[in-house]
Amino acid sequence: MIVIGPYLRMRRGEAEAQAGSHDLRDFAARLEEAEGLARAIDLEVAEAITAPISQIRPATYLGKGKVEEITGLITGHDIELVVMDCALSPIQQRNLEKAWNTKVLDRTGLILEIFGRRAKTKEGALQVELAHLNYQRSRLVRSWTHLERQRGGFGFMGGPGETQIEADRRLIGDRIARLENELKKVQATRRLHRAGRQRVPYRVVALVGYTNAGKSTLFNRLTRAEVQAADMLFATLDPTLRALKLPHGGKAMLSDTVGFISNLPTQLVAAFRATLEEVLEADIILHVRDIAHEDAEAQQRDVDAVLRQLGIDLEASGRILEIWNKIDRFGPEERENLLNIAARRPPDHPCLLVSAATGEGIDTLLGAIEDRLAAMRTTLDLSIDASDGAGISWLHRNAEVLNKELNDGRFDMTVRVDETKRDIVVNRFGAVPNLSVSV
Ligand SMILES: Nc1nc2c(ncn2[C@@H]2O[C@H](COP(=O)(O)OP(=O)(O)OP(=O)(O)O)[C@@H](O)[C@H]2O)c(=O)[nH]1
Ligand SMILES: [Mg+2]
Repeated sequence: MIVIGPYLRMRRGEAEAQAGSHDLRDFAARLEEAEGLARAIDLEVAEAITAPISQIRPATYLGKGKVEEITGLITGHDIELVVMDCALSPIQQRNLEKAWNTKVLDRTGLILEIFGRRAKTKEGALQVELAHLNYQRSRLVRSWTHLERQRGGFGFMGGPGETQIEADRRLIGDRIARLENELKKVQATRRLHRAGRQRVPYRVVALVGYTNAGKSTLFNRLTRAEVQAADMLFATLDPTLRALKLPHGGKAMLSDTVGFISNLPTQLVAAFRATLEEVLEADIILHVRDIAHEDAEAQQRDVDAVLRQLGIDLEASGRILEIWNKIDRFGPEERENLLNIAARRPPDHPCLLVSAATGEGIDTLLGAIEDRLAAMRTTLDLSIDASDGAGISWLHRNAEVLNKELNDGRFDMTVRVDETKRDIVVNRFGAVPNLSVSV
């Protein structure tokens, strides 16, 4: 197969207007990432070329000359698949397939393909299929409205009989409804498990980051687990959860998640919302960055964009901790430089330098997680009548009970609660801050 990077050349001025978008990346780096995506599903890349274009052609995306040039590349070689690293309209895809006599896949199609192969759990597989169908449906709908407009009709007025596209759309719609139902059942079961876990008020720390940033390597390093870590895009798809031991005996749950990528199809972000629940509810989000990657900045913007799409407030003080991973790749001078940059960060947006591979910086990271979790919770003393069953059970459900002693028909308790629940405990039980217990 061959990979083609049909990237838009930008004129002066446009580049600035587009600052922050994917398109500012180096063409070579973008092509390399696309190759990585193809290799992630064991496709053999015979050739990868960039095809800079100055405008997108509605019929074939590429200009006529480029299409012919690539025909030349294909004939004589045994090429069955061409990956176009862009978003193709169904018409462009069909025209290119005809011109080249091969199958043509665009970036979204390729990513969906990878996710389809990686999904191991039932939930993962259902989500990917759902995303796939939504992708197909959106394309059908688009071309369908286009046809309707040409005929001058309106979909909702009935129109001239049922077209093939309408029939297809209904079939897809039925399948989507069935999948959504099945998915709901699977998710309900998982929520039950979660609720069970939440009775023990563990704090959750979630790893997020660009694909291949080193999340799974860090996960293994922190929990001594052995989840797959590989130099491969989207090695992790299904979320994994393990206990994380903190330096002073405390515990939290650490969750490893699917990596993000630039131009992640929106259908997939939506589909994985449920899988990313752990992230949404995490007390701390560790944003793992491959700081040695040439596109580290662009990757950060992409990850932030996905987090925002998931509804996470990036400004929320202290919730997100940036992890600058792979510092082992730097020489002493560059490290010094990085350390200086890190030292100048505002306290509510800190970053920590680590190497998940060598273990450097891991103790500091664990300490930082522990401090942060402690700061987010507060320890209170209170006294409650031993006959107040409802009050006692509320406390057990909503707080960590650190100590409980029966004195003269009353329980003296030391509890730890989230800052958000502090006022309730103070008002309802007359609790006062405990000054002796730390962490
Ligand atoms: N040099 C170096 N390589 C690292 C480090 N951390 C991870 N890697 C390598 O980076 C590659 C990707 O690591 P993973 O842990 O699989 O990355 P990930 O973020 O889980 O990737 P996905 O699951 O695909 O999103 C592997 O080849 C790791 O060995 C590090 O600190 N230093
Ligand atoms: Mg991983």
